Amino acid sequence: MCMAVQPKSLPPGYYNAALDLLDRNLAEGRGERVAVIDDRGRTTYAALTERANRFANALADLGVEREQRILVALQDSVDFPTVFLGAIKAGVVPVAVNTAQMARDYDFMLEDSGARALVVSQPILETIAPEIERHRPQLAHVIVSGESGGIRLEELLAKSDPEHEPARTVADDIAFWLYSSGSTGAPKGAVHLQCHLMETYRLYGGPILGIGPDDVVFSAAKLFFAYGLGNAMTFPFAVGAAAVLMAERSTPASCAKRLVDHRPTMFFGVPTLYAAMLAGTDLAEKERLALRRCVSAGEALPAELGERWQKRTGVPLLDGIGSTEMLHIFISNRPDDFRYGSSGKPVPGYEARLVSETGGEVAAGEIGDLQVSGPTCCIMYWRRREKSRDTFIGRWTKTGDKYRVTEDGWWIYCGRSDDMLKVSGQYVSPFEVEAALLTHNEVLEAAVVGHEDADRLIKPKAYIVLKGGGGGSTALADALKAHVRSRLAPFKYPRWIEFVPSLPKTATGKIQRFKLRASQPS
Ligand code: 3UK
Repeated sequence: MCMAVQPKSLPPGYYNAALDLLDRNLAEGRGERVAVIDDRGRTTYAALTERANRFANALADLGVEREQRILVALQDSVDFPTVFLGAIKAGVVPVAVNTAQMARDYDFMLEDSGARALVVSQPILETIAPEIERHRPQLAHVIVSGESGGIRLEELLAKSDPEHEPARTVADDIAFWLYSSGSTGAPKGAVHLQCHLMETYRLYGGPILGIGPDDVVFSAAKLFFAYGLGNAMTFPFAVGAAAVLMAERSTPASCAKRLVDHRPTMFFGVPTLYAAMLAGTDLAEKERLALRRCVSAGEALPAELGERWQKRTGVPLLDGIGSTEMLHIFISNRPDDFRYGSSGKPVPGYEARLVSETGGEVAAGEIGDLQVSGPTCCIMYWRRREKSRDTFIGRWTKTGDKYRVTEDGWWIYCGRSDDMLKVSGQYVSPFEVEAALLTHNEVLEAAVVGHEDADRLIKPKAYIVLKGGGGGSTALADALKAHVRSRLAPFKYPRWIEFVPSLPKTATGKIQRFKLRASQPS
């Protein structure tokens, strides 16, 4: 006998995002439609809602209470929305974190969030395991998605009740956090509210992308990124569409395979991936693809890359800029109105403005610091009052990006205002790479800046002063690259090493990275 789980709702005045993304699909007759296609198979909205309910009940059974945090270090599979939305249903706050991090990053996030539970994919547990004990007793439970480890997620779900009474949360209650990387290395917890997820659909996913119930989405950007969370959870679940989820790393081969195996209609990637797919041989001919929308975000899309993708696939590549703080894209190109080399125009519902160094508005056509305003902005950085006050100015949020606007209203990206780099769509702090280089016993000083590769995409380049003075060999350069790769997430290593006799510095001894950037041939 099949006992379908009952869709729940809350009395007027209350709001819980998980009801909007799960139960509403049941109430509106989409319970038997496929919500998720992952490496293990397909899950309908009815089955996913039941799993989320079971997880919500399991949290209560474990004594995890409303407003407490759980750290979610999950690879993409049906377990991600199960845990993320199950927690939100219970009013527990999921903190989704990058699964390609080093042990000390998880250590920081466990400490900073004060998580009561950790939900982790088995392959990630190995990295986190040495950090766990020092967070007890605050960290009370370790739940593992996989075959072994702490408490098994699947067992926990099996023994928990499938019906759940949602927490009586309101639209302005804290719902989830995402971490954003800072230039000094310490990540900042961006605190988001219950209403923010659906607002990104209402403003961007619906009107700009035009997602509908028959779409199949595939996001190379993982669910733990704000970009991936919108692409592969919020937008499809808002309309009862299907999301293809893949645990393995997004490579040209793994992504190209999903494009033919599951024939997604919408594909979301970062410029580095689009460039690699065009350069390689994995991407199928356009006749074998079902794509109708392709989106690029995370870093600027070089114009010729967008043009080449459209020529190859027949589908425009829509560049848009978003941030963890704003949750999703707020300046974007549109399917019927786009220009390569531009991020597009402000998404209706958001406002953007350019501010000069002195705080005033810039003259027409001039470059300024981008500020944005809109209903999806996080309310603060957790435990970072000074940084919050610097970034969130009334209803405006500083993005840290330089932009200019053309006479006919197109917004053109002009680089970051700080020293941070965006590499493959992810933040890289030059300080962090320099610190890793300095742990090598032949390195005296190091400075890291962004440098364009053959596709005009930014990758880290290191300038090195050796202890022995003088130049270094190619073998030493390779050894330094390997040294960084063994210490940091792999995308952060310097692709080029230049040995120099000294680094340009200010009177107070600060490295002048802008001088190194300017010294490069463009
Ligand atoms: C840069 C871009 C030029 C820019 C994100 C889509 O990337 C996302 O969030 P993050 O917090 O980084 C934000 C910063 O990344 N950036 C993002 N997109 C573009 N620069 N052109 C672009 N199209 O410096 C921005 O301040 O990691 C992207 C949706 C949600 C997101 N969180």
